[in-house]
Amino acid sequence: MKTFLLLKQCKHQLIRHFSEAMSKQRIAVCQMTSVADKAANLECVSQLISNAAKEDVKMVFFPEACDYICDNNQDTLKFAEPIVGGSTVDSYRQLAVKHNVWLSMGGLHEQIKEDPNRIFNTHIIINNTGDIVQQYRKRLHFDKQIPERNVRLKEIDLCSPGRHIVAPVDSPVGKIGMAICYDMRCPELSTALTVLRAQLLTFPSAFTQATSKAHWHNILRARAIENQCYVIAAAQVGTHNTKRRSYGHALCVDPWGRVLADCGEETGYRVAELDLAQLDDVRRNMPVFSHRRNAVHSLYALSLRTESLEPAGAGAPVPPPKPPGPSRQFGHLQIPDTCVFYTSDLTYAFVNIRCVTPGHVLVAPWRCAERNEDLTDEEARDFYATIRLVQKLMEKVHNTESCTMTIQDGPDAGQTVKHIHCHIMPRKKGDFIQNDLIYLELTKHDQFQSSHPAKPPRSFQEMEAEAASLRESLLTLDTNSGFRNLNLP
Ligand code: AMW
Repeated sequence: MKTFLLLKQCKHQLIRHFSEAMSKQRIAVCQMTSVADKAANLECVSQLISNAAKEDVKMVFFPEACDYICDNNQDTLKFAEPIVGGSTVDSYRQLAVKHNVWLSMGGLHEQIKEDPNRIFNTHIIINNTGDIVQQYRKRLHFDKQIPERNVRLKEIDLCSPGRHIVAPVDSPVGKIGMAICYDMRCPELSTALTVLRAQLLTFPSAFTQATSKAHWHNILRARAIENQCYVIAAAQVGTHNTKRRSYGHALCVDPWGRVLADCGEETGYRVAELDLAQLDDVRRNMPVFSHRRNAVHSLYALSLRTESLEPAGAGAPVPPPKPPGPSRQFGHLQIPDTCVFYTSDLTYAFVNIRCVTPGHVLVAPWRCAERNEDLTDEEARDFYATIRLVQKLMEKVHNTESCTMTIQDGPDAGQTVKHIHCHIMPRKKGDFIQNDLIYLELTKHDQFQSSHPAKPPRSFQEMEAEAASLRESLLTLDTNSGFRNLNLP
């Protein structure tokens, strides 16, 4: 029995050591000084791979422009090659097979067949059997001019921007998100790659001296910390020609923001050990991404509206307590009478807990009819008459001549409350960047993402005050407006 227990213990220890070993992989991050001589640069790449491979690394990372750096656009265009079938990339593929390593190469100068006056700046990943498994064409281009200092670095003159973010690549060292150099200044790209499950973010770079001193380490560490990813930034270093110098300091940063390897200001490489189990720990202990609320935090969400979602300093809204007084049924919900501002024989109108536009109110039949087809003819007539009247009221109160009115009839149409209701949303010129984006926001405003609703609820007091004010406005509407005697709660 004792021997059996000992054997079982040994087996568990072996499994633990094995999985720990599997989660740790070595990589090499390289630094070089590319010049306008492709053969010389290739020789340098070959030496670095050969040396690094002897240190049991699974993947070697090279900087932007590891193929060449020229001092003029003419030569830069002339030297460019296609990725597939180009002799430089073919050599890289052979090196990957020969040394049994994966390679991250680029951005390379990719020839564009249809446009001889431009190139793509393209980062490729090659596996250890020599296949190109992914390519990313740089989207964000450096564009800097300081005439008084004779500085002119306009990548956009020569490079066509890529059009896509590419899916992270499964590799033996983790899932690799691909970017290039200046892309590091666009945090949204890194976030997008992380959402796509990247574990490593790669920024092969040729960073200028002046900005690097101030920003290089800080930006790369920030991208690692905020995305809880390894960051690997191979770099160019030193003098390429009379016009251009690069900063160096090729880096590997861990998901906690610690610098694991820094190549300083010399050519060469550094080895770092990546531990994906540690990455999982960081993410588990601080699950930042599951706390994000994209409907509020994403730039896209903000770009939908010309004004911010909440007034400044509004603070955290207090969810409305269960209505104390009398209330009426709205599907599975209870609407307090104090939030109702109009009633007819068969229909009532009430203020909304989450407004898509200011003055977004709802009209519903008294009876809890789920769908449009469930209304009796009499209810339908009264429902529509009320919609028309409430529209008139809201346009007057909000000083506008337009409203979006919509009924989401059925779950596939976005109905979340099983009680037919019409949304009445007063509209103002320019309230959405594109008019119909209101429908996108309508879809999201009461959707729950994990435990958070997309939009915070308004306070009970605010809703009651709005309903009271609407009731007042009703009384002052001119008598020809068609409102019947009010049967207020
Ligand atoms: W649907 O998605 O069913 O077309 O719309 C349901 C509407 O009901 C949403 O606009 C939502 O904000 C609103 N709502 C949900 N709960 C309440 C509530 N307690 N009081 C007022 N409006 C509510």
